[in-house]
Amino acid sequence: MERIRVETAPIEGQKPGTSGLRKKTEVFMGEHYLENFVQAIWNAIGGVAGKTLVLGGDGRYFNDRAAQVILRMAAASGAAKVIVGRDAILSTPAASHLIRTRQTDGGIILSASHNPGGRDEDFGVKFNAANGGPAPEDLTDRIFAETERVAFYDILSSHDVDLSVEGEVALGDMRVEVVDPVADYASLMEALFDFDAIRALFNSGFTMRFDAMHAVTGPYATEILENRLGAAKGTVLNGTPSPDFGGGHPDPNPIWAKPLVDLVMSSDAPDFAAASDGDGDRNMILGRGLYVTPSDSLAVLAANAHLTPGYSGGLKGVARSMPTSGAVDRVAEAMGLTCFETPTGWKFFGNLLDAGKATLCGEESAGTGSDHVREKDGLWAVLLWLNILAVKSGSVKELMLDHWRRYGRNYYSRHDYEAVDAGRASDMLDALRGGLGDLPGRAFAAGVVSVADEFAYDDPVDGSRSERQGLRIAFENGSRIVYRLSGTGTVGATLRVYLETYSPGPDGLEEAPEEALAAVIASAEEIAGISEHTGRDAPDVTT
Ligand code: G16
Repeated sequence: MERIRVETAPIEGQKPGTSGLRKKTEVFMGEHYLENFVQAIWNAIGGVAGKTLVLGGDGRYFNDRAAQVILRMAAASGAAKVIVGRDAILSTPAASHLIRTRQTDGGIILSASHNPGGRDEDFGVKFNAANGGPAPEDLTDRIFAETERVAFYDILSSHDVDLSVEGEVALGDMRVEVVDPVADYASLMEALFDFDAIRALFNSGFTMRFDAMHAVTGPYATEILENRLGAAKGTVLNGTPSPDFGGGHPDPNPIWAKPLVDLVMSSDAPDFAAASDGDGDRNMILGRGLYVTPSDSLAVLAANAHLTPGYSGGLKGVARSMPTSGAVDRVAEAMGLTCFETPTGWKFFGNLLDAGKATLCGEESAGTGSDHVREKDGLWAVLLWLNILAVKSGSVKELMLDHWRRYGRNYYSRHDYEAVDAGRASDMLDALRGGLGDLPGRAFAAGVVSVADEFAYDDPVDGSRSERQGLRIAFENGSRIVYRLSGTGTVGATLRVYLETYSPGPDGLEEAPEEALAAVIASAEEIAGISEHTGRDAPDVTT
């Protein structure tokens, strides 16, 4: 086996976004593209010599090839060991758990998350640090800087490692340990939740459907829900992962998981339903006749987590991304907990979790998680819901109504304008930014503006500051509009408009969200001139 040094040159545009580097698969398959980025990671973390890493991905097209390249590059640069999921498969939360439990120096996760997969679709690579969490901003900045000066990469010339068999093999001087991708993660879930109570719930006739969307959670959900918890066979739908996710878009929301939503709205509805995304870190929660928004889900979990074994000691604090609704804030206030508001991106929760300031975190983009790993975790959220339902023994709808009666309801929706011309999108935000100072005191259909600003975050743990994290307009009546550009798209710009209004109850708790939000939606257009700037008169995706 020969170690080869390959001369290369920087490739433009390798700047990690909200969650790693995401590009079209063909771009990643281009000459030196993957290798440059991986070498930049090695350079940014001070090399991999003597280090142990975790490696796995969501099984999308090119996952297997990319894993072999990364193994050969790690071996060529002197890594001591790489722990790989069988067939190079690991869900994002399972990878985070392995990094932590095996005390490795970090890991590489191959995924473009909820983005579609396939040769013509998306691929992604992200580095997670030794705490199991996504690389923080200072590290992603260093990785980007290295991509701009990379001149060579080292790689071993060798045969592929057989990743289909568990066990340990050598690759040059490096050890490769192939592990069952599900086992450690499933044990962690058993340690956190009352499996006996959930099993009893299923035994009592409680029905569920879990849509794995042909993505990585299929094997995890089948093992945990059907094999260990005794849910009926067939509870897990679309449970066999495929490289193009069955040609679908593995994003668990009412648009892309529509068949599941249709099912819960039909007369055949199960008691409970859920879905997860490409790499298993997102979740969607549904009850009979009801879609639970991710923001509401976070609030319900915060209010009830203490009913489950893993959280029986109570929560240290909660955190949400800025665009996430204020529903969890109300729970935190009632429970005397601090609620942190961070920029979009799971990486911002890491410091709070490491410092013991927060136990539960969540985002409007279908992400919820806790300090059990350093990623959001789709199946964990589903199990926490199941454990709460097992203890409280009522329907999802009853639980939500009780919650809203107590805390009021934050109606919430997100409108996405996808693949907008990047220049036009940033012109729109520039114009809005320039006019923020004139907005307070002005009246719109949504109400009178109380605050209009651009969100910046000062990390309370390491003191770092992150600026330009979204434009927000708050109204005196508690309504709010947030505008920001996505950091995970791969074509043009995706404009996200987050819309929220608050109903204190007891009346007005069961309106259709788009009706409750009609005035806020109209004001979002009036204030920013979305259609004039983008040339679009309606969002592409409404969740
Ligand atoms: C990633 C991040 C999340 C973020 C989401 C959307 O999720 O980990 O923190 O909320 O993207 O980000 P944006 O609005 O910038 O597109 P995932 O599931 O794609 O890894």
